[in-house]
Amino acid sequence: MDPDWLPFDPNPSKPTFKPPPGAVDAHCHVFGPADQFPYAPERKYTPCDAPKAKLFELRDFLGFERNVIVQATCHGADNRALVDALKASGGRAKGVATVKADVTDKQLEELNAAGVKGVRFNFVKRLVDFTPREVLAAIAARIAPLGWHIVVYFEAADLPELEPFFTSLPTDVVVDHMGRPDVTLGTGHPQFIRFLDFMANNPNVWSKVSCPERVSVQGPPYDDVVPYAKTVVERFPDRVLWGTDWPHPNMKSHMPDDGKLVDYVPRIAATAELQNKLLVDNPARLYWAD
Ligand code: 0GY
Repeated sequence: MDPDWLPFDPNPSKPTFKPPPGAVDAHCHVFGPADQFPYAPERKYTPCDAPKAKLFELRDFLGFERNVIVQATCHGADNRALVDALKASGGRAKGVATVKADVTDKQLEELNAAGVKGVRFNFVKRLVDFTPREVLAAIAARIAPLGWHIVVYFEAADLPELEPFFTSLPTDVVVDHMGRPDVTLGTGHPQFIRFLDFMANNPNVWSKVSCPERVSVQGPPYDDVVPYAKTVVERFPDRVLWGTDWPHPNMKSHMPDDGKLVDYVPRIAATAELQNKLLVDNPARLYWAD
């Protein structure tokens, strides 16, 4: 594990907010364990092990029923830890994989059978090396017939350059963490308005309203992020997802208490109807339609 890396909180608090029946933690990871599922040689960080058993324990403790496990860059395009977790979940987890251009049809079929529903394209420069757009477009064309979607991770300043590529994609597109807005600018700033317009103009674009702990400048209880997430939830109630982001890779300022993160949900989705859409109906539509 990198020396400046914080391990996940081993004793999160019990949330006061009780997620509705069927609630999905739609953004979380499994890491390793390294002796069974080694980290990718090209990784930019070495995490702490965060095995599936711990994730499932957290799911139950926080009051969620299901998970969407997202492949993180420390495992590269080696999806074995993800697939192992999906298979062990008894149908209670679906996955988002990372694949390279040389992925075979048979491998895609196997991922599909294990419960993978999408691929992730990561554009955050500190996390990945550059992949040409043609390569990503070719992958998109291969996964579209499976009914999968594409999860994209980028930083707000890069949206103008990336938007033409995103709008060319043939599937639903799910943006991680609201495209990481700069919350010092204000919700009326052109940067955030551009993100809202991107969603408004493209009905196939969804957003995760997760990761206040990453986006916040102030820190817990993340008051500075609430207006951003609340705006996205209220404007696009049928195209938002929420997740813990456990085990919180690359968090160096503080490690969030996962129970407190769950208590953040009613602050951005104030009514039972919005909470149901965010935690139950939307992820069910995207990940459990079959
Ligand atoms: C997240 C955020 C981060 C890391 C990754 O794949 C990854 O390594 O997604 C980050 O460092 O911001 O969603 O987990």
